[in-house]
Amino acid sequence: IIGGENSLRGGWPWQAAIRLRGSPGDGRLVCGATLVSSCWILTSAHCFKRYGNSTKTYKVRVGDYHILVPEEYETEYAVEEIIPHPSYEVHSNDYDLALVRLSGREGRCVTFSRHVLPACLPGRREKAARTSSSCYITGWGDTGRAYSKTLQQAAVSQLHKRHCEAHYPGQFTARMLCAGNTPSEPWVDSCRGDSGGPLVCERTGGRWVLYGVTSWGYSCRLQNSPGVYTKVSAFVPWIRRLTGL
Ligand code: 4AZ
Repeated sequence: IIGGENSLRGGWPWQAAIRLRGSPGDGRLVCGATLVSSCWILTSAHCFKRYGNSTKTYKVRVGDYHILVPEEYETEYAVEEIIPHPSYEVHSNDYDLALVRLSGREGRCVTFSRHVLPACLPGRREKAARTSSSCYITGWGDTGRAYSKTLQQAAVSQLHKRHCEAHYPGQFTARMLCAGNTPSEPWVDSCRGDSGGPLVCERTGGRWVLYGVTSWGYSCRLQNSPGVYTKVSAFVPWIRRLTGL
């Protein structure tokens, strides 16, 4: 996250991290992800481009804040299943979404706690309010100098799709959301390592809804170069069909 700040411990209890498992590179951060139920996380399909779709390659950590400090709520899970969206296009990043099932028994994997809780899925046509100031992106990705050791957060605004259509001609599709990098906060953006992580907005009653999954952008440091997020509301039927949520 560029232009963010340290989050509170447990402040984003649905934040998960996909890490490499076994040598070489054991524990290395691959991507962010979001817990949507006890056994399922959502992430970007492009997260599996580099190391492949084998479940053995990865482990998933939840409840984490400082990646090097063992903490009370952090737990790791093996991966049982990786389901990239069947329409995912490597070259265009269209349909950049994947479901990952964690290991567990009888539909119980992650144990929820004060620091580990799922985010809500949006309604099928529910839109993140464009003016809502309570939308955040989070992750351990590049801060502009290095990857972060502590979970970073940054407030972002959803931008009109015209903004991304103008910036990324022919590349911004109906499966994407445009966010961040507002003129008033030109340096706020997601970056390498944040991919797959959440863009959440607070709704009435303290409900935090997952609207976006960090997907792509030209650069994380160019002023007015918006970030592109996978539009979760477009995939709710697919998610519900596969997870039974
Ligand atoms: C990346 O390389 C990446 N600002 C992720 C998000 C954005 C740019 C790059 C969006 O994973």
